[in-house]
Amino acid sequence: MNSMDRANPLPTDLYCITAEDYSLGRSNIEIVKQWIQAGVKVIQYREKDKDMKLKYQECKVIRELTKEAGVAFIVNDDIDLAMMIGADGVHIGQDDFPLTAVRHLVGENMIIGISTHSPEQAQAAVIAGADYIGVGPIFKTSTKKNVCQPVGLEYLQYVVNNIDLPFVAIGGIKESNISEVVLRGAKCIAMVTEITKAQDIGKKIGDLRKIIKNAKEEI
Ligand code: TZP
Ligand code: MG
Repeated sequence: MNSMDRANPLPTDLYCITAEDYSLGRSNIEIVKQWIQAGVKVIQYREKDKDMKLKYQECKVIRELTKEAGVAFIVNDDIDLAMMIGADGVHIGQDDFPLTAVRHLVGENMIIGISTHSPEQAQAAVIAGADYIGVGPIFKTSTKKNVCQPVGLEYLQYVVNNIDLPFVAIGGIKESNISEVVLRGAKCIAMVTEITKAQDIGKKIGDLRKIIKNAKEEI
């Protein structure tokens, strides 16, 4: 195990996901450096349209940066890439290979997270042995192509009450609505554009963390 513990794959409040197209002209590497400097503990590499060689090169650099900083590094979609660069985890979707087959391939040490959008998918993730689930999209988002309709706070509430797995809430979460998500019981929040589009990433992360902390204290 590198920096991430399979038993505790989401030991933090913020889960940051790359999106170079929405990063105000800054590279993924630059953004990741700023996240690390701001104290982010879980980073996912997600790039849908880059070619594999470029993804490999970027992930190699990000792996080095995250390892040095003790930050968990998760690769979206590409199981082979995750294995090649020694990522801590891989994140798959409902249309990817079955989780049990992925586990067979990656071995016992790698974290596997899976996106879920319904109670049935959450239950199936538990049975298949997911280390954590993504819960969303909570709100409307245009960051993800072909995304399903928002599942709203209702599905989040279901997961909080019924699913005994770490989870990360995702989709359309902003500084303006994050407290609603935390007040419903989400401990770890994933955001793409709210953070990548921030001019001052350090300040944005600090502000988000304060809101999360305050909301947690209200519960
Ligand atoms: N999975 C579900 S919604 C989403 C992903 C990757 C995109 C979330 O992006 P944003 O910008 O935080 O709404
Ligand atoms: Mg996917």
